[in-house]
Amino acid sequence: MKDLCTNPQLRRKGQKVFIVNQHNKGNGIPIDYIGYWPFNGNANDESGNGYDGVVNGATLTTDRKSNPNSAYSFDGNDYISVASFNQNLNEWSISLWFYFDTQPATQKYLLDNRMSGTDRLLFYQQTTLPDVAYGALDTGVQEVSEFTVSTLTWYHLVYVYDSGLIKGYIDNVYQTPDVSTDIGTYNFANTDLVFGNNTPLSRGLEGRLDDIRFYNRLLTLNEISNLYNE
Ligand SMILES: [Ca+2]
Ligand SMILES: [Ca+2]
Repeated sequence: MKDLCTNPQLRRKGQKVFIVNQHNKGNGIPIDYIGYWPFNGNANDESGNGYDGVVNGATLTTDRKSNPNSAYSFDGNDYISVASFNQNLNEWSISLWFYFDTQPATQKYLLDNRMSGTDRLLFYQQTTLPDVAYGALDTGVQEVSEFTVSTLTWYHLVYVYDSGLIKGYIDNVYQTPDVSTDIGTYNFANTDLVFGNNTPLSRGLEGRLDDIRFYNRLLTLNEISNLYNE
């Protein structure tokens, strides 16, 4: 991975200033993507880093703009896995679109990296209230936003991780957390990344996912807005 700190245009360290769109691989893909799964006809990683997803039961469906075969649908026992996802990062961001078919009786997972290793990070659909939440179970942190999520509706979700703290945005609105606890250093080390399920617990999403993007840096508010309005 290219060291972004060596590029003063891309990052002025300590000031959180990023100029991304001037730097790409020549195909419009920013070089600071760790992984990019647009789910347009397949679960391949378009970042160039080779983290192709393996589809286990999920089926292609229409996306938020009614394009056919451009998102994945999960019916409760499906998942898409990315093997050997090894990243050691002090800051990262994830952007994705989700859609819930139902309000479930048990937590249903959007993203989980629990399959191997001890670090765990999970984003999931809440059961007791229509909401999404994240947890970093090694440190016992669970955090819930204040955003009411309806079923059968697409939402844009961004999580930004900055040196131990996670900030969440749904549809370009910052989610004031119920709990704001430093979860410490979080690494995706020797782990599989799983979309749409927590496979050990069989907590498979009943809904849809699309356009999952994983960055090795913080997204700016302007970038979050652009992703939401894209
Ligand atoms: Ca898509
Ligand atoms: Ca299935």
